[in-house]
Amino acid sequence: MIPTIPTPDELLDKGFSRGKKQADLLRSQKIPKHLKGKRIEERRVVTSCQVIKDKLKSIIDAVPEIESLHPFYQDYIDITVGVDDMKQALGGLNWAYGIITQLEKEYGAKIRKNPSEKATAIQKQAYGRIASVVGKIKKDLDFLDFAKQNLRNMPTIDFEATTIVIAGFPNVGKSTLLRQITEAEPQVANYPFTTKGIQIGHTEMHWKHIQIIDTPGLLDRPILEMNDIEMNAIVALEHLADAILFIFDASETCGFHLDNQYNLLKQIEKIFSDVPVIYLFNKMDLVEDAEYLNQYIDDEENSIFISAIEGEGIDKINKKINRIKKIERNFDEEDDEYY
Ligand SMILES: Nc1nc2c(ncn2[C@@H]2O[C@H](COP(=O)(O)OP(=O)(O)O)[C@@H](O)[C@H]2O)c(=O)[nH]1
Ligand SMILES: [Mg+2]
Repeated sequence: MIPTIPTPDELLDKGFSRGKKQADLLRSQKIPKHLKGKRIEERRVVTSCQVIKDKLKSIIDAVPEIESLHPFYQDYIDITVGVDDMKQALGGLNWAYGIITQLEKEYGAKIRKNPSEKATAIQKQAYGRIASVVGKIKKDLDFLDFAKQNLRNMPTIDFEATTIVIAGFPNVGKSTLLRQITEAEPQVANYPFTTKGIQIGHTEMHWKHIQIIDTPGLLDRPILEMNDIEMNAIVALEHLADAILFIFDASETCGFHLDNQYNLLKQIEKIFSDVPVIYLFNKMDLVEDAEYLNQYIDDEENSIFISAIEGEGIDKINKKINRIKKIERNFDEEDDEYY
C-alpha cells in the first residue's frame, strides 16, 4: 500500500549520484570547449531533479486515494495513522515535486544562458535549493514511513463475503470456536487497540464465502469503558458485520459471571443495532444444570448450546450461518463503485 520511503538524505544521494553519473558520461564526448562545462552541469542538475521527482511520484502514485477505499479501510487508516495527516504528508510530496520541477527549468535555463565558467557555481546553487526543498519534506517522509510500518499488516477483508464478527469475554472459547468452524489457520492482522491482532477465518458454505473475525482486546471487554478512539475501532467493524456470534461461557470457568457476560452482550447489541446476533452458550460439557441459563436467553430461536472443544453443536451453528443474509450497505450515494 505504501512503498519504501527514503529519508531526505537517501533521496538526495540518489538524485545527486545519478546526476553525477550522467554528467560524467559527457566528459569523454567531443563537445566545443565553451559549451562543454555548461552541458555537463545542465545534465547534472536536470538528471538529479528528474530522479528525485520520479521517486516522489512513484510514492504519490503508489498510495491509493483514500476516498476510493472501502469505508472500513478509510476508518482503519484514520484510527491507525490519521487520514488528515496522511493527506498532509502526500500534499508535502506533491509540493516538493512542483518546486523541483520549477528548479529544474530555472537552473537549466540559467546554466545555458551563462558562460561555462559559471556553470559549476550555478549547479551548486541549484543543489543547495534542491536540498532545502527535500529537507522541508522530512516530516512528511517520516510520517509516510511511520504509516507504512503501521499499515503493513492491515487485515485483508473480502467485502463480497458474508462477514461474522465474534464477541464475548476472554476465555469463553472464541478462538476454539473460530478454529472449529473455519478451514485453515486464521489470518492474523493488526488492528487498532488489539494487542494480539485481529483473527480472520474463512469457510465456504454452499458456494458462499464466509469470513469470521475475532477481535481480542476489543469486543471482549465492557464497551462502556472505552474511549472515543476505541469506539471508532468498533465502528469500523460495523461496516463489515452481517452477523454477530456472541459467545457465553455457560460454565463461567472463564471467570466472568453470566450477569456480566449478559451485560456485555447488551452493550454490543446496542452498538451493532442493525446486525442480527446468534447466541452461543459454550462449554456445555461442563454445565450440569442448564435450567439456570434460561434467564439469559432472550431469543430462543437464535440461541444454541455448544461445546466448542468437543465440536458439539457446530452443525447447528453452520445451519444458522448458512442463513445469514449479507447486509446491503450504501456507503456513498453518488459513487457506488465499491460494489
Ligand atoms: N470444557 C471446555 N473448555 C473449553 C471449551 N471451549 C473452549 N474451552 C477452553 O477455554 C479456554 C479459553 O478458550 P479460547 O478459545 O482461547 O477462548 P477466547 O479467549 O475466548 O478465545 C481454553 O482453555 C479452551 O480449551 C468448551 O467447549 N469446553
Ligand atoms: Mg482468543
